[in-house]
Amino acid sequence: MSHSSSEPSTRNEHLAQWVKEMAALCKPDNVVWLDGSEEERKRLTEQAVAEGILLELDQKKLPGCYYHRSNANDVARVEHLTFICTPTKDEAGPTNNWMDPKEAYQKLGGMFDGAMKGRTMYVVPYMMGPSGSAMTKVGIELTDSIYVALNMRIMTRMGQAALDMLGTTNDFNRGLHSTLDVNPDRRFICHFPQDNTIWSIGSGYGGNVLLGKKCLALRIGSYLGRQEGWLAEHMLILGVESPEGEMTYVAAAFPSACGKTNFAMMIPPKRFAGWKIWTVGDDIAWMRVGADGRLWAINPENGYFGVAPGTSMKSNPNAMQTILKDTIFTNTALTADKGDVWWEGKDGPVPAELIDWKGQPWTSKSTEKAAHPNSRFTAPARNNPALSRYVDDPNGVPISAIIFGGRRATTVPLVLQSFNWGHGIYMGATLGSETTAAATGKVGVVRRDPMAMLPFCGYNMGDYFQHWLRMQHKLELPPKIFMVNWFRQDEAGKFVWPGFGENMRVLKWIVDRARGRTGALESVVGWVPRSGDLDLSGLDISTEQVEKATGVDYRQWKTELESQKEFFAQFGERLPKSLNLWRELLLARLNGLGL
Ligand code: OXD
Ligand code: MN
Repeated sequence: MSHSSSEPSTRNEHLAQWVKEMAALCKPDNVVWLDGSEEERKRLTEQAVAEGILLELDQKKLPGCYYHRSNANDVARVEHLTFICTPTKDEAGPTNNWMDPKEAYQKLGGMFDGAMKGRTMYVVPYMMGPSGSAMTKVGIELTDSIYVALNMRIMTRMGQAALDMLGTTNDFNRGLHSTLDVNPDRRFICHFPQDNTIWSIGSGYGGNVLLGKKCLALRIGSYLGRQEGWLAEHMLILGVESPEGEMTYVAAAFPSACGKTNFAMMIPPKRFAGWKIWTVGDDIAWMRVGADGRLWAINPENGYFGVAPGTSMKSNPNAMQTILKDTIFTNTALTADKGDVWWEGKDGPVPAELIDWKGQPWTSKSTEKAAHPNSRFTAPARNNPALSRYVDDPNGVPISAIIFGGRRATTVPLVLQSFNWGHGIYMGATLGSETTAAATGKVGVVRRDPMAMLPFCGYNMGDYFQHWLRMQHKLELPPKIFMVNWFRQDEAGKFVWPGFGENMRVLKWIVDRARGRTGALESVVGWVPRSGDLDLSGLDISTEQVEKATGVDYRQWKTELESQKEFFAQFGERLPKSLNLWRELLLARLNGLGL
């Protein structure tokens, strides 16, 4: 099999045996174990450049930055090709695609057989979570993609430290990945929660192949979380520091491409001089109940896989700073001199000429987008000027508020606080959002995306809701739960709320509510700020616009609550009764108004 093979840097028999078996199946020419060193990064990068997988950008302007173009048929997560392979279909639930594990191993095993002939198999050991944390999990990804290896190096704590943490135990996630021939007909992302195993084939796109992220940290993670009594969530984590130095941590779930990265790195507007937002994470939170009865969160990741289009000095100055070095750009446009990248919404004038994400010449008169709408940057967290000093803390940070947010043109007001924990879970469970380019499929239709976890829950979502409800019994000091919507529109289709840094005004109210020091008005569907509660000073926005953004339209809510019935029905007996009772109660209260 092997022309050359670096020595396994492990004495772990379970790991050595598994790598041997997978290599026998995939038949690579070489097996290379990665140690995470700087020398290794240089070597792999040089090789990737020599092979045309990465293009070196202008190293004076963007040191350590490279550009990658994926296959045009492979630019987003493929939810229809993503499977949860539990022994029964019921365990995967109605919102997941299911495949029988035996069938999946056989089907994908056939494709993996010889898939790495003529290629190198990289053994990528990584940790999800800070070193030394009881919450941290070890994964090993075997991949034939040097691009994946280099991205995993940014996104996770990768290398020898992971092997050291693993020691001689058998407690690691087994991830196998091959790009095969990047053919959508032979593309599958299969999860085997009972085996702590992921097999991904036929794709080279981030969310499908950086197995630590969506596959381990969310799908397998949520399954492990239920078994072990913690939560794996599609949430950013941020710290709000007041001018007096008071720190409040917030976790927020938004569906893909709804601005989680922007929110996590927000710079407060002038009116909030002295306030500071610190980023703990921008996409994933693992949360457990601490000995003090509070909910504590870690970010299992070590980098950002952010959406490039729309990222600018206006929307996210900290991200613009973060991606100035050591970053891999994927499917953005390239400047004509091939030294820099560009995307729709970037600062400055639109260049007259570019090379588009497919490698074709592009001019400012072109009607096509220059960058793919789901083009990305992969950047190390350490580059973020607003990085929290607690990202590596094994205990994580204590969460005071949880936010659920969607992209909704109507109905959902700027901010709404739940009456209690159960109502908050109901709010999360019925979260709706208009679809974006982060997944293949139609963009702009409202779909229910409970807790923003619809594509990421690794087991029956009815059981997932129950798990959330049960957490209350262990939480002496549960976080307060909120719902937000930055995306409400007026009749002309214009956003009524300015968003971005101005979201600080909403966040401030949330922090004050979580700390029990400001009032609110009880609406039928939740607590809302009283007129004057939101600090709007210095904001150029009409009273009418504010009302449009914050108003609760009971007629729209009636339609909303009615439409949730069908969504709930699919879970049958697995749906916790209290959730549908919340729906019925709110609907009855609305009907009582005689609408
Ligand atoms: C992501 C996503 O890439 O949610 O974070 O799609
Ligand atoms: Mn995400």
